Amino acid sequence: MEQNYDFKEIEKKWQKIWHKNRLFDVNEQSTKQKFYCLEMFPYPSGKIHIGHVRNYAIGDVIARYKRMKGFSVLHPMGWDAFGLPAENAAIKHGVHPAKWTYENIDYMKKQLMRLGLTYDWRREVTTCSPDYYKWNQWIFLKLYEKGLAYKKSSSVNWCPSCGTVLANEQVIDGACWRCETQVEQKELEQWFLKITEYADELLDYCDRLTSWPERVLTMQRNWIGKSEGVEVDFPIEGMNARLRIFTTRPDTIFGVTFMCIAPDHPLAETLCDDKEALKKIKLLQREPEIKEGIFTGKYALNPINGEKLPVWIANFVLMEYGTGAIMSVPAHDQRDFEFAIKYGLPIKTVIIPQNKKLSEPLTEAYEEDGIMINSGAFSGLPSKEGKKAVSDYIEEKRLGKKTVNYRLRDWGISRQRYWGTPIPVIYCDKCGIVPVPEEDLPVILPENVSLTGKGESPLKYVDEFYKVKCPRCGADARRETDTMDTFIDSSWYFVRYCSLKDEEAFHREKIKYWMPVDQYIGGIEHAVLHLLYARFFVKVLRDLGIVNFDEPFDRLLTQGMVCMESYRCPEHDWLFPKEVKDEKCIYCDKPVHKGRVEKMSKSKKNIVDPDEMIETYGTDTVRVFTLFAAPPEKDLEWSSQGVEGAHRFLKRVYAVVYKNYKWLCETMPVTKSVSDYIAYELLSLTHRTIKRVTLDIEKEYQFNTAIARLMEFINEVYSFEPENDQQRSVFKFAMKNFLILLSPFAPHIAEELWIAIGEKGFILNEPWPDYDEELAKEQMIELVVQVNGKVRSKIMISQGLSDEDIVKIALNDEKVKQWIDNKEILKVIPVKGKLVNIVVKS
Ligand code: ANZ
Ligand code: ZN
Repeated sequence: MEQNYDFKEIEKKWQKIWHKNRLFDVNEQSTKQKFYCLEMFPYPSGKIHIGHVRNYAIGDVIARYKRMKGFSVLHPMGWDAFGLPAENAAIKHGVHPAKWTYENIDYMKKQLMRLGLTYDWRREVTTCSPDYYKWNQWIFLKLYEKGLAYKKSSSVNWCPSCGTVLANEQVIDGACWRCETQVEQKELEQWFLKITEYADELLDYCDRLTSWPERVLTMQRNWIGKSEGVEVDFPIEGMNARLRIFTTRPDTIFGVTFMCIAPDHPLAETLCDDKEALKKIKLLQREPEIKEGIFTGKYALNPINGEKLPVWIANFVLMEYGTGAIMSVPAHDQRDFEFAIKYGLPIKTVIIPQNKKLSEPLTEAYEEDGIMINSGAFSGLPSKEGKKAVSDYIEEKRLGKKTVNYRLRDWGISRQRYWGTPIPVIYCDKCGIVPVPEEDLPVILPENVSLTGKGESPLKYVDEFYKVKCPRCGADARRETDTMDTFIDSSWYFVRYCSLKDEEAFHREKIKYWMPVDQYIGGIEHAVLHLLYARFFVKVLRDLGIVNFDEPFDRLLTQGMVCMESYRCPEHDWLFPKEVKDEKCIYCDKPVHKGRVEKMSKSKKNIVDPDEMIETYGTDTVRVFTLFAAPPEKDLEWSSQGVEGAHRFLKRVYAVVYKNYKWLCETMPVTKSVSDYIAYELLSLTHRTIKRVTLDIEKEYQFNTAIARLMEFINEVYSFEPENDQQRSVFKFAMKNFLILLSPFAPHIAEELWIAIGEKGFILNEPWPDYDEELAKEQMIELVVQVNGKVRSKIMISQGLSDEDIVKIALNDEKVKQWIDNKEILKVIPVKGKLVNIVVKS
């Protein structure tokens, strides 16, 4: 054994051995319970960043821990490999997206290998490979068959100078990213998936996801946005037309004073002669701060009381929601209120609070519940009951009907881009839309394209791709050139991992064994779209009979961000941390301005490079630091002192074993009847540590406190020198268990020292140790509390509590309270975990 902790040598060595022994390959084992641990797969952007490292380190600890707990653990990794950056790189640097992507994957895979992660690479998924995207196409065809994929016209960003469609990310401040021309909206026929068909189930099942963060569920629920109300028809005076509106507040129908329709409502053109004004208002559609309207000159009639209501066109009414028309109740809806004030329209109060007076004229809308007034036969009803009573009345008189609306829209999946899955559809002049026959899949994305970022899709110019024969009638036909949204790729990749690369994609038996994912880990930025689409796809696959479960992810952990201070020099702008010395810029020696701690970002240069960190400190240190610095779901502040601290800890672990390894590797652990006092203390410490680490991991994955326990343990044994056989054998037992506990966090050093203390086999194959409740009992000590220098209480507390906890206990003690009640506390001083001094004003 080397005297010094040569992490480079150790980490390289074990990665090689693990790999050679195929230690991380796993197959279905009917005798074991399964555990599927999954981290969101990365986009191969070129290099992994520290946020990835944190994500994968968290996943790896869970995977290793569960395996040692006796589960058969699936822990796969892959690449979300289609997408815009590859295309942009192609346009800028002339390198083909495929080349760019695969080179990035190669590089990043090497980086991942250096992290010592327990991935079964036989299952690697690369979404831009035809054997993967073939199944995107297959699922699309199934959706089409079931009427769940359809085409409709929808608007896209259009750069008139490049003659091309732009993705939202390519529109910068309303202009084209390449030529800075003002971007326009253009209507195109596009493909949609009917996710709305599953809106209700997606909403209801949120209640079953009891191990998801509440915040994510709230975001999902709001995104789906179910709202119950009624549709009511308002006849238009002097025309043979009706205005159908959607309202969630039928109880306010006597308070309607005008009507509003969306600028793109089908009646807008008919009702409004001023085409210029209409165009102007259309442009204001997505600016909720502004309220703009045009009076059409027409009136509608309130079907309940016959009142005459002016009809307006208003920018804040959206065509995509409800019916695209509303009844406006300015007294009880704030937007209507602002609109009414601006245009001098009447305001009529029909709901008043139960016990308060409403001071009129109103200064804002009264939107709460209350009692109905000025509402004919309904006056006097509480508004909640009124809602039901008015809707019943409306249905009874056939003026409208109760309906449910969702904010959720169907999923537009057409992208006018090259680097994506071709949509498997052919257009024939005779047969119309013809789906590609299943046996012709995959529709391969051609590689010989020229990418300029200008003009229509480059696929139009690839004859072998674009010009096809109609599969139905054999006539000349054209292939669809739109590709799929890349969110499709990530909506089912977790199912693909269940079988090996060369096995069938939907291996029902294997899917049945592994799915659903037991633990999913990723960033909060995916709280809505990715997770919702994946949930939708699983329900579709279930209804196709491919999977037999309802939800893809049983438990979800959204990890916090990695943050750091940023530095800015008055002359040299943002600086990397290494360009700052003693708070000064290394180029001009001027003092730097320290920015607040925020998410690492390239633009502010507050980033650390994982490669550099691993080079300097080793993977185990980087893993331990990222896991120790904060609980997984909280933001983590990167600090070089922290990394140093983690490194020092591992060096101490190494030193403890090195000092003793000669006898450690010969001593067999015995644990029965320990009579020696010191040996007993060490045995108890060991069981306590096992208990605490286990509970910390089990309880919400509190890895930070688990590692703190391991650090405490090492501090306790650091200068320990056994004096007799009992002490020696307990020490061996202690170190053996300590290394097992350490191994999920710092697997390389644990494996190295495992062998050094004479153990056999891989530490990953060891069972997680049990603890003895009796031996693991917390040791109690006496806490002395003084008030103004006099001992006022003695309390038994468990050893090892934090100062903060101790102070809390002291201040809450009944005896102490008698001496400090009603007095101003000037100071509270905890001393060595045994004494608390309280100073009060006397
Ligand atoms: C009358 C009314 C009175 C309304 C009142 C609210 C308060 P949620 O809950 O989000 O579904 N609305 C309906 N369709 C709209 C559209 N296309 N664009 C803009 N607003 C629209 O909101 C439903 C309410 O939003 C509806 O109820 C309607 O205004 C408005 F005291 O009708 B309400
Ligand atoms: Zn342009």
